[in-house]
Amino acid sequence: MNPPRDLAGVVRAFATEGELGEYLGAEPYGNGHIHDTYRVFFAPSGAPARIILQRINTHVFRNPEVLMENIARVTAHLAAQLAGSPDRDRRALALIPARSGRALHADRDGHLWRAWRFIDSTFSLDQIGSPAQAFEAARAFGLFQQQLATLPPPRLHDTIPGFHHTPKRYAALEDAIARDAAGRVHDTQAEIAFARARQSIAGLLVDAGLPERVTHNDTKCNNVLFDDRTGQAICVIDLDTVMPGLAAYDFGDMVRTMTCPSPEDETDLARIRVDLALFEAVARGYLSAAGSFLMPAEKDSLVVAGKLITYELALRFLTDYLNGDTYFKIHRPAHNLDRCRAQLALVASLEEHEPELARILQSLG
Ligand code: ADP
Ligand code: GN1
Ligand code: MG
Repeated sequence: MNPPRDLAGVVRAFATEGELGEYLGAEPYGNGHIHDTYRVFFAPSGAPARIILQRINTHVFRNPEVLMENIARVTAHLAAQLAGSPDRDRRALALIPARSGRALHADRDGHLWRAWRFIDSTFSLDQIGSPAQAFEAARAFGLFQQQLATLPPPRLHDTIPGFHHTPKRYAALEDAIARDAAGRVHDTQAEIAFARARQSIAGLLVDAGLPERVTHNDTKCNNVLFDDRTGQAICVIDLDTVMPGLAAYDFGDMVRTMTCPSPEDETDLARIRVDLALFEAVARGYLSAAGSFLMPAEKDSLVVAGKLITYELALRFLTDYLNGDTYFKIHRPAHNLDRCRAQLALVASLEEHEPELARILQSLG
């Protein structure tokens, strides 16, 4: 998407000059693949304001009203769970409504914006650095599931239908291969063959009869904020895909993004492997919070979750590459292919180490 033409106007839609001071400017923020996120700065101090703006990617989220309805319910429930606890304003996201009273503001180009309370003095990680960080991030996501286990009905909307339906993701890849919109099939034969050889695993979670819960569904490590001072993971962010799902989806994406010491788009595939100490830390952290409510069948499903969600992301990155990069933001020409290759290498490593992963999970009960 092009840079916004009138960010100052967007800022004023959410807060007055009296509240924030004179608008000085904004800078893109974070490394998300979906939305355009900005930090905004105000006079007189020039210090960053306690507000973060996001232009919503409506190509990905086709029904923004329904999306915001989910988020309003989820954030209100999290706030209620935290009532009375110290530092609660930094432990859950909160929307800042537009001055119109609505959650979303349409700018003069028709793009939709929302504002969040900025969670200050935190950092996010595109790659986990230590077992202690892996434990922290996984504990935060486990706690998030626990907090939302008491969300009253009705069922949340599916903001992206079939989001973790791996067989449908596989079918989308076959479609992309058949269309070959960007003329890239010829050069991706090895990746296509790897994906096809594992088609039989695609149904492992969706067909297992596991209970539906409220899950985050995008538990990659940069969707949790760590406190600058204590290093604790204090706040789960990126709530757009919070919807009904399986506990294993969340655990699986943690394994994908927190147990490999290299980034998601690592091009030196020799560096891609599951690190057993990181895996154990993720499992311990997640189960320290979620262990209290998971059923035995859900705990059993955690063994294959990492391999399956990593495979699913490989399918999605490859599909996007074949479609000509229409979904994920990219920062270099073959970025989606690099991401796909890294995921496939991690799938291979997870397959190789599956008995050890099972033993670790079993030892944790
Ligand atoms: P995307 O869907 O594009 O990944 P996110 O909601 O994850 O968008 O936001 C992108 C990045 O912006 C995050 O990884 C985080 O670094 C930062 N961020 C988002 N919301 C906040 C917030 N309320 N406070 C502080 N940082 C935030
Ligand atoms: C996207 O929004 P972000 O960057 O946190 C994507 C996830 C993928 C991830 C891969 C809505 O997450 O599903 O796992 O990229 N989000 C959406 O890095 O598709
Ligand atoms: Mg994100």
